[in-house]
Amino acid sequence: MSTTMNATTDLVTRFGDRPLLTPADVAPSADGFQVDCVLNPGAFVHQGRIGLLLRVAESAIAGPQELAIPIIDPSIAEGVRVLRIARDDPRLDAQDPRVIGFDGRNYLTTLSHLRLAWSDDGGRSFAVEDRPFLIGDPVDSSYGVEDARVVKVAGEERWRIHFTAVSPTGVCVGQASTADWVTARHDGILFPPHNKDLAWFTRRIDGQHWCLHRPSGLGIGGNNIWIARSPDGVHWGHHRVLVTSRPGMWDEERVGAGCAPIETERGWLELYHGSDTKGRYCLGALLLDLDDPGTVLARSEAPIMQPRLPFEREGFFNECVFTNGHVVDGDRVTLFYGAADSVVGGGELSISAVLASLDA
Ligand code: MAN
Repeated sequence: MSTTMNATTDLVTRFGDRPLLTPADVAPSADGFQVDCVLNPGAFVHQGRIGLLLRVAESAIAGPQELAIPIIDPSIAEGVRVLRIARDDPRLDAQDPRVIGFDGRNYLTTLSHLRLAWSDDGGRSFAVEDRPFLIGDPVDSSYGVEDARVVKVAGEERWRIHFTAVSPTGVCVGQASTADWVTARHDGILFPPHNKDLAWFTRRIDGQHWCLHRPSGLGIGGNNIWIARSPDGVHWGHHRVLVTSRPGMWDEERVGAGCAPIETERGWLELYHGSDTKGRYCLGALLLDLDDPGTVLARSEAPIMQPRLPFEREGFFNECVFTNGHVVDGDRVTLFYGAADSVVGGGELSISAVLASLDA
């Protein structure tokens, strides 16, 4: 296991000092909406192009003295209802830019959908599609769908897309799938509330599907990474906690998996996020046993990536780098990440350098 590393370690070489995508690159999904943030993309390669499945967070255009929160509602002709709340309403608790309390209920300040973007130059630039690819469902995701992880499991024809589904009944993990990136099928909820950050392994191990997931305990418990396995990808069992947050460290408050673990000779390498009690989000690495991924072989002491550039440090939610999408080519990982919950950044890291950092 590693001992202390220099606290300023950062193993990700950014693609320049500007974001890859900002809200200005994304057309609103309907009249009267504005794109507030584009963030946390899933990533994959299809027909030689890198695809991103972006999280696009929108709000309704509001007057200066109000919040205008869109909520999916099929009883309205447009399919979306807008909740308008005066900023000085005493029932409003708006301390967190992401979630508000109003009249005894919690709402998200934005409604997210998933949108495709394509790159022909190895992920240095992207063209964003005009329309959403996946939107929330009135039953289980009327507050939106977020933070897609994309995986193609060895031997399967369809990509699996795992996303956070948010509604008044909670935050859970949903699955959709696609064969062609033109149409998608909603496969329903895989893990009930409160759960997110599902990372599905790229192949079966011992005949089973495996995944990392992140239930959250209210009161007793925390925000820890769990592991589970399944004979069919539908029924999950053998749940157990794999990695917990570490008091006094950069990942003291919460930890959650990125996207699919990367298979290396030394084990499954998982890039994960952790935050401290100030809400600063960094990335670290885990190494899991190849034959028994429920065994943690090594874990980063210091982050492998920290908010460093101005657009990573300041935005909708400050001091935040978060990844749920990468593309692997030999030793090189092209990493896509949400920065300050506002924009999408890109960079590269070397698998051998990350593995070496775990030995330091
Ligand atoms: C957290 C943040 C938000 C997200 C909600 C629901 O508050 O990650 O961005 O919308 O959870 O998932």
